[in-house]
Amino acid sequence: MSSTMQPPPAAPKNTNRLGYTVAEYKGADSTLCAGCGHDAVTSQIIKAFYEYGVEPWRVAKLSGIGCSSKTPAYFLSRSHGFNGVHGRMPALATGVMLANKQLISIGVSGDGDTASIGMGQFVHMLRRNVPMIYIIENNGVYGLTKGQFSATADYGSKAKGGALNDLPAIDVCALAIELGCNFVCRSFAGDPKQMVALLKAALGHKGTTLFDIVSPCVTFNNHDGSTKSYKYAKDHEELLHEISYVPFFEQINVEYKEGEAKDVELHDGSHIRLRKAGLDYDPTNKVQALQTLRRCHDSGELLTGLIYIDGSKPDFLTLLNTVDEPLATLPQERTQPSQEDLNEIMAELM
Ligand SMILES: Cc1ncc(C[n+]2csc(CCOP(=O)(O)OP(=O)(O)O)c2C)c(N)n1
Ligand code: SF4
Ligand SMILES: [Mg+2]
Repeated sequence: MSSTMQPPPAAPKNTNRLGYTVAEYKGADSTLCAGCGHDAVTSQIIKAFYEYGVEPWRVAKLSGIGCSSKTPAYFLSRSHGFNGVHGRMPALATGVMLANKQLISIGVSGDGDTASIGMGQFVHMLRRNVPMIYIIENNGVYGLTKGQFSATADYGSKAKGGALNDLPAIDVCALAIELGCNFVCRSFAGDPKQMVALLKAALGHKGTTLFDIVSPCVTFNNHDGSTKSYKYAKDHEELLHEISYVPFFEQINVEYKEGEAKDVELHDGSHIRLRKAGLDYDPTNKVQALQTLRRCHDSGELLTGLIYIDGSKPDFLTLLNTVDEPLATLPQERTQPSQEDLNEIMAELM
């Protein structure tokens, strides 16, 4: 008999590397308006988690309130889920990850949920670098409450009834970079390929991923004069690069000429490959990222792609040096100080 090692059996056809079918990554049927950008995002989340090979039971899905915050019901029905109060998802995510760092958190929020009522929580989650994928389905309006302008609506954009927005927009990507978020990207609900590549890269990242996705509200904000409509986003997209993703379980062959593409290694050993698409852009350069965002904003362009990455910044759990095991599984001896330790503390306080 030969002593040569046999390769592991191949996963059955139409399954991912864990042997799961795509059906195991789906959720309930959507109740959103037909054509809503949020449903396009849902489809790409399902595809990315399936293709990457994430165990559904390791995922925590989190959200606040809004049409966008309903999204987690429509994917990964075998995962943990918590639909919280309006704008309070960052606190939930922080608690979830502190309690069990073995989970993968994905939060879906809206521009209202994040940049209005949730702003206070959002900025502190970014500062802390809580490990999670934070998606903003950004349509420039409060869709659920019938289309009022949100804080990300561009100055001068027009509401369905004709009113002009006379307040400046908050750019959530620029804000995230400023506050130390170390993976910041933007895409558009009409660009599935880019969305999937960025989502898979986010799965390999350790820290907060801020993923701003322009996701048109077809009922209240998809007309001429809106800067968050399908047509506007298609006509004004400024693509930073063609992005492709090589997972950690595939062999890496870097085949590009110097100056044509950039390869970025992620924490899990996977790679993202950025091929130049017009702009000479380095996503590890913070100043260039902020300048490019500003320039595109001022010229009415929608900048998409991997805008900023910094692999050196520690995430919140690493900073706190938390234990690897979920807190709920720790025996009492490891969570309660001994009588001697308590006596010592009491003596110090006397
Ligand atoms: C504490 C609280 N304040 C206000 C509301 C009303 N409200 C529900 S959803 C929403 C805004 C939703 O907008 P966004 O987050 O952009 O989600 P979208 O519906 O556009 O996807 C508001 C103001 C609420 N539910 N709770
Ligand atoms: S109201 Fe707008 S955001 Fe809400 S489901 Fe309908 S299209 Fe989507
Ligand atoms: Mg909205």
